[in-house]
Formats: sequence, structure tokens, C-alpha cells
Amino acid sequence: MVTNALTASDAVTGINQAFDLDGSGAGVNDADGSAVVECVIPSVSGGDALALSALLDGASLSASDAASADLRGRVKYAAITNGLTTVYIYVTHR
Ligand SMILES: [Ca+2]
Ligand SMILES: [Ca+2]
Repeated sequence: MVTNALTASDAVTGINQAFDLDGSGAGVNDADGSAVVECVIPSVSGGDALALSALLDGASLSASDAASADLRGRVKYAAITNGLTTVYIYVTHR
């Protein structure tokens, strides 16, 4: 889906339209500008979310376990609640 982009000073959270694409820290949004294209996948298990980030982002931009939030790279999500989370996958921005 296409959403309005946030500014560079907006912190990356597990659910907003900001992304820390290079893993430099959640305090800076690398996807700033006017629009962000992202895939949103609800009700993903922690294991599947972690596996997806490991595949697309690599281990260095993924969570250390299947319960924690992942705020780095193109695949991000909030901490797992009741076994599930919503995964946000960055596609492009401008
Ligand atoms: Ca960054
Ligand atoms: Ca990630």
C-alpha cells in the first residue's frame, strides 16, 4: 500500500511508516519524503516474522529471537503479542 511518508526526525516504531533501512538506529527515519510504499502483513507468528527478516535483511538487521521487536532493515515489526505481530515490509519511498 502507499502511505504518507514521515520526516527524517520521526523515530522508527514497530507500526509507523518510518524505516531504519541501514540499521544505524531507530532515531532517524531513512524513508522520509512524501510517500512510502510498503507491504503490511497482519497476524504473522514471531517465528515467521523473524525468518522473513533474516531472509530479506540478513541476521544483522533482524531480531535476536522470535519474541522481540525488529526495527531495523526493510522488514520491521513490533514485539510479538499473543504469538502474533504485524509485519511491515519496505518497498520504496520518494
Ligand atoms: Ca538509518
Ligand atoms: Ca529487520
